Amino acid sequence: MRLSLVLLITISAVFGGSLAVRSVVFPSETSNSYVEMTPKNPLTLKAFTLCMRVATELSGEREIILFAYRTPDHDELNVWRELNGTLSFYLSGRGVLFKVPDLGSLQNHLCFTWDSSSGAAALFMNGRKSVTKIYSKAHTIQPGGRVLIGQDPDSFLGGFDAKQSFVGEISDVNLWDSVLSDAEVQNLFHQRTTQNGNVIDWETVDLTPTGEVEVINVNL
Ligand SMILES: [Ca+2]
Repeated sequence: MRLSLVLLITISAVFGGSLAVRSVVFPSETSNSYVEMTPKNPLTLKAFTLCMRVATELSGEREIILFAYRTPDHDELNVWRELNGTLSFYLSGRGVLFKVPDLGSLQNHLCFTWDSSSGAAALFMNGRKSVTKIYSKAHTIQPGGRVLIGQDPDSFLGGFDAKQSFVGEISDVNLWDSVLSDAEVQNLFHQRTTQNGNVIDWETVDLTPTGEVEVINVNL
């Protein structure tokens, strides 16, 4: 066997296992299935970048919750696909909306960014940046809540509505307490970096599934 082939086989054997990542599958619409994530740092945020990979066959006039961070009194950071396909996020109050191509059964890489000092809010879809909106200037996201994917809690971990639930596959959920550069977001989309969130790190975050949901391993 040629040396190069031996090397290739060795490299595959050594690194093959380390490229497995977790992915969360919600097979059907329910009002009781979710995954709770336990962030490594409190969500006291004056800026953020929140990224994820999403595939769903839900379409048409259907709200879809993509990420929910709620304290006892407020939805602090909730990300939605709205009834008309618009993507949005809400910081304890009205939301900011982005007209982008609809989600679908082929995976999309999404990153939402916001900075309280300017109020600049944007969405990246597969590395391409949306128009920048000005939203919730001087606001601070508050700590002490819980992070869910799969359901929108209308009360502190209750009040779920099947018609807002997530159905499909979601992975690579990372949250930073800063706005990443355009180039960093593009590197995340292309998987040219192993950079993970400093508030939620998808590689290490505790995932606690409840109900009809599977946490699977995917080889990249
Ligand atoms: Ca709701």
